[in-house]
Amino acid sequence: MPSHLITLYDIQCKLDSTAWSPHTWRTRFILNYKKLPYQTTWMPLPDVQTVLPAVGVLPTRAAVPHYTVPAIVDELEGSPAVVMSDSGLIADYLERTYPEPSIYHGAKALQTEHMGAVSQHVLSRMGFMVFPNTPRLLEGREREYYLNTRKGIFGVELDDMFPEERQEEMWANLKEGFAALGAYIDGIEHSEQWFFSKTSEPGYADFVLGATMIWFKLSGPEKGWERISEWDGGKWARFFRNLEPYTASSVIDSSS
Ligand SMILES: N[C@@H](CCC(=O)N[C@@H](CS)C(=O)NCC(=O)O)C(=O)O
Repeated sequence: MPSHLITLYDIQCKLDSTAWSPHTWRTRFILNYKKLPYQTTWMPLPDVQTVLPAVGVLPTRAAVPHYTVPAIVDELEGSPAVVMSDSGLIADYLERTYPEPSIYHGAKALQTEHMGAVSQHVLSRMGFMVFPNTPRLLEGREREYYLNTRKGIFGVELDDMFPEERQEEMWANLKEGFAALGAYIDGIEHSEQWFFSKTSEPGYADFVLGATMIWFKLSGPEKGWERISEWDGGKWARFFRNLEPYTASSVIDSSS
């Protein structure tokens, strides 16, 4: 493997060096799993739109916000640095460049299908429960920016996403989603430790589910994760604990 250092761009919050972005966690899991040396450049959320273009990162969207995390710069000895955004493209790049241990286990299409199930049953039901609760992680201009930009992104006021009178119905909908994901998992071949891999090593979809869980735990409704932990005989909490070896924030010290 060539000598190299990866910089991961991530968004900061009130909690020191605590990564909370679900998309960045997908990349962070891969870096930790493949034991690739990296440092994190933490940015205030409003600065993503100026810091990323300045390092040559391409926009991921046509609509605002144009630039999103994760982004990486991989400085390889003797070659031009690789600058990249979008968690899916980054996953493919890391797998191609540093194939072992693998996140796809020779079947990327299967991992993509599993990610689709995670997204359909769980992630898509969580968004409106999480977004109105996220401001508690932010302060000052980061909080202001967040509050002022979400309606433009999601088309709904934060206050209307998870109103008191709909909360129990939305919790029930999420519980059903987890049960549906559980049924999907029961229908595929997988190892005891992982939902989306037949081996003792996790698959990319395991990381996508884990990233979704961390995001919900940190920025979703308070004590929400405790609730999910009790569902389905505690299987989601057990799975989450299995991910612990890959949750170190950074292999080398974080910069700021
Ligand atoms: N398709 C992108 C989506 C990434 C994304 O939406 N990132 C969010 C954080 S989770 C972001 O950077 N948002 C910028 C903002 O809200 O201003 C990916 O998979 O990397």
